[in-house]
Amino acid sequence: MSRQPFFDEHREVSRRYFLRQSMELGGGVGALGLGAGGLQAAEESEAVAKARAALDAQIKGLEYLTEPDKFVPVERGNPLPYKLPPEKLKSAGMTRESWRLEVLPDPGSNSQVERPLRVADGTALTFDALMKLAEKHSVRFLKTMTCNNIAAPLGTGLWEGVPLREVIWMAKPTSNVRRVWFYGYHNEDPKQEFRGSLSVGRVLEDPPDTPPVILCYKLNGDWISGNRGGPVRMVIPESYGFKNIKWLTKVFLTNRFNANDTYERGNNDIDSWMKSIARFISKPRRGSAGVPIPLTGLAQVGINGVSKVQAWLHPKDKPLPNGDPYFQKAPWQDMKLLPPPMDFGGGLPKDAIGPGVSPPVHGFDPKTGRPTSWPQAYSLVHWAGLLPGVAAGRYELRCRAINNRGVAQPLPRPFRKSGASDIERVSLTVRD
Ligand SMILES: Nc1nc2c(c(=O)[nH]1)N[C@H]1C(S)=C(S)[C@@H](COP(=O)(O)O)O[C@H]1N2
Ligand SMILES: [Mo]
Repeated sequence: MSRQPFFDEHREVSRRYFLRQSMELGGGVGALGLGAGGLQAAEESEAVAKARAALDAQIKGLEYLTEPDKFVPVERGNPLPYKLPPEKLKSAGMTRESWRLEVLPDPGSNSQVERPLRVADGTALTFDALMKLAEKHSVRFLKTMTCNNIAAPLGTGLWEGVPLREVIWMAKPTSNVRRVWFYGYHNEDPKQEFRGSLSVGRVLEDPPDTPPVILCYKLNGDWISGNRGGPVRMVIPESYGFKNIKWLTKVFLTNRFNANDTYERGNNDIDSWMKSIARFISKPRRGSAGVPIPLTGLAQVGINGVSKVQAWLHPKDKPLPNGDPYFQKAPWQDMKLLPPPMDFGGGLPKDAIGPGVSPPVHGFDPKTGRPTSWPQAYSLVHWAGLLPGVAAGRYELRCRAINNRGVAQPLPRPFRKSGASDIERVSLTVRD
């Protein structure tokens, strides 16, 4: 296990972190021996100082959480449920006052459910009833929303909700339930329906160190908006986006063994857990010979964590290594993983995470209000570093994540339809 310890000394994250890193990298840059044709000592230190200042500025600009309306949306519907006119929004149950959740036995199987929650007989779950459950059972956790078919994560949130199992137990299932199928509102049009599913086992019990599957009603401290799937959305910590059904209205308890996810039609691996991948935030296109190259990025932390992020600069005119499709033997250089921020950003009120807050945040110490380990699975970690300067020329720059088992991206699951994990590549021109 090589989870990063939590660095409590990083109170002023970017400043303190940067100073420490500059000191470490100072030796590395000096040891490069730029030699004849390289920069003179005075110029060199000026150029290096500039590169460090640029990196410092980039690190200061990093924001951990995404503003709710700045997530990249992946949505279907004509019209989109949250764009319905006010009256229709109400009758569709797409406001907190009118929202109803049904929990029903699948009529196509023999599931035994003693007290189904139905709209027709007035027993469906209301938002008020959900808030009653919230008083006792609510949880919060960090999660990065990520689509298995899109290269970079869509956004990272602090999601709040009631474990789905609390509502399932209200319906009193007794036997013959193997799977939970769930549905979002899509204009009463079967062709537009968007569905997800999980084994009942996953819903009733959480894997080690993993938060529950929730009926989510808040994002970054505020009611979840229509464009993020409100009034209530499913949030599944370890899953790709397509199971995180927005505009949730119906839960089916079924004895059918099969999945029923809309995404199965698109050739997707619908059982995939989140993968660990690194992406650039700053994408340097130009550099100066001999001057270090500042880099920042993020890593999506999958089921096996992230122990390291690395970068690799390769001259364009040099052939890529033979028989090494994932560049396992390339001369990768370690970047630094940044510690948890003091201010998470994303519109989260300042006191939303801290000592004694309620509901508790998964993976945070309730006494200190700080993460107990870092990075945390299913969320993200920022990284940064200075690559030593190189000679003029055209280069390809790559980054990759290494998980807690020492396996480097795109492995151990390189197939695209279980989640994008290709190594990102950026072109860079270095001039004299
Ligand atoms: N009802 C409904 N839920 C949905 C979708 C949808 O089209 N309709 N798209 C899914 C997919 S494929 C992804 S990747 C995520 C995207 O979440 P976001 O729009 O909040 O970024 O929502 C999921 N939930
Ligand atoms: Mo998606």
